Amino acid sequence: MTFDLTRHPHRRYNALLDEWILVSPHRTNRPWQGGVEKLPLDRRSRYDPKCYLCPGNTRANGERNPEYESTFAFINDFAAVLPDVPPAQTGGESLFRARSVRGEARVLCFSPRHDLTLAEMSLGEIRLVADLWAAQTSELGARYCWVQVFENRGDMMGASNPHPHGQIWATDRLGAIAAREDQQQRAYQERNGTNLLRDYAHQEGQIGERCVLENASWLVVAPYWAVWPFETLLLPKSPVRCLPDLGDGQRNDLAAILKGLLVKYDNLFEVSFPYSMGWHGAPYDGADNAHWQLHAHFFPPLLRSATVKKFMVGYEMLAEAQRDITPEEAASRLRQASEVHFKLR
Ligand code: H2U
Ligand code: ZN
Repeated sequence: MTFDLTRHPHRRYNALLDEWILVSPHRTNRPWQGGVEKLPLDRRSRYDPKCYLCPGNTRANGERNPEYESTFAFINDFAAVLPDVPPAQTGGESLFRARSVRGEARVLCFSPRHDLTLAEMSLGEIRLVADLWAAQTSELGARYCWVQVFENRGDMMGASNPHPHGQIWATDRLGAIAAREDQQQRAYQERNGTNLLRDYAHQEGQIGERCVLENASWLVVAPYWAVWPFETLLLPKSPVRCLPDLGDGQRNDLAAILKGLLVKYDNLFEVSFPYSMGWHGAPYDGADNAHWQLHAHFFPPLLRSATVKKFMVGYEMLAEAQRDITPEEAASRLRQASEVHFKLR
């Protein structure tokens, strides 16, 4: 019997995080007795008087949003991190260590329209979101070494409101995952003299089977080591360290590839596809950071229908992450999904 990645259980290495994931491709044809129902179309109005993100409305802290016409950023009224925390370390090197953290959290409204999602916005409007991400990152990067741009979309991912929005949290320490990516990219650069994610994008482009979308500046792949069923990684084709470094053409291409990917996601199960996405770029720590390459992760939880999600439980909480459908199969299904949104058909 010869080993076959499409049939035999195996573990794959995540080069970006230095961890392993269990893949069980033989299980994809096991019987399924759960629901596979389609969800009714989510019809929202362009403006919701009760939405705390709509233009002109009052938020939880009593402040009123301006009548914004494109994007709008404000300080999170329930921020998880705060700028005025006294620097402190407690517990030394003991089992009870703590370190103070300083930071800022903001909410980023992508559009004044309550009824849209990024997938349904125009290229020009998505481009303005890219500009907002870049401008916010550079402003916060002047004060904090780590700036995390992200979006939680959909109830399933805990988004508190369907109004198109994301968040940005900046901190004076790298988060644990960011630190591991930093470490892995640095080690790769030292060992090989080349950049981990640029080598990876180049090789995925040549192999092709995990590629989902591509344009002049960007490549979307279902990464070799993906954990979530339809997880993707968005990579620039040329060296880019962080969002503010993106040029005009790269930002327009970003809008196009984002739209393409998000429409495909929505079309997969004909639902506004839930996900958490976010950007990773070089830390603002004053170092040269040539080992860094900007990228975005998309982690969607759905597995086989608009309502059936993957749970990270049992073995995954205790040993390591596991998936059934291979990234190659997921990429193929995403390639086949239409780039015309199902609501427009
Ligand atoms: P999520 O949908 O990803 O939870 O983001 C919405 C954020 O908006 C959330 O972090 C904040 C919440 O703290 N928020 C405000 O800042 N003001 C409000 O009036 C309500 C919610
Ligand atoms: Zn709204």
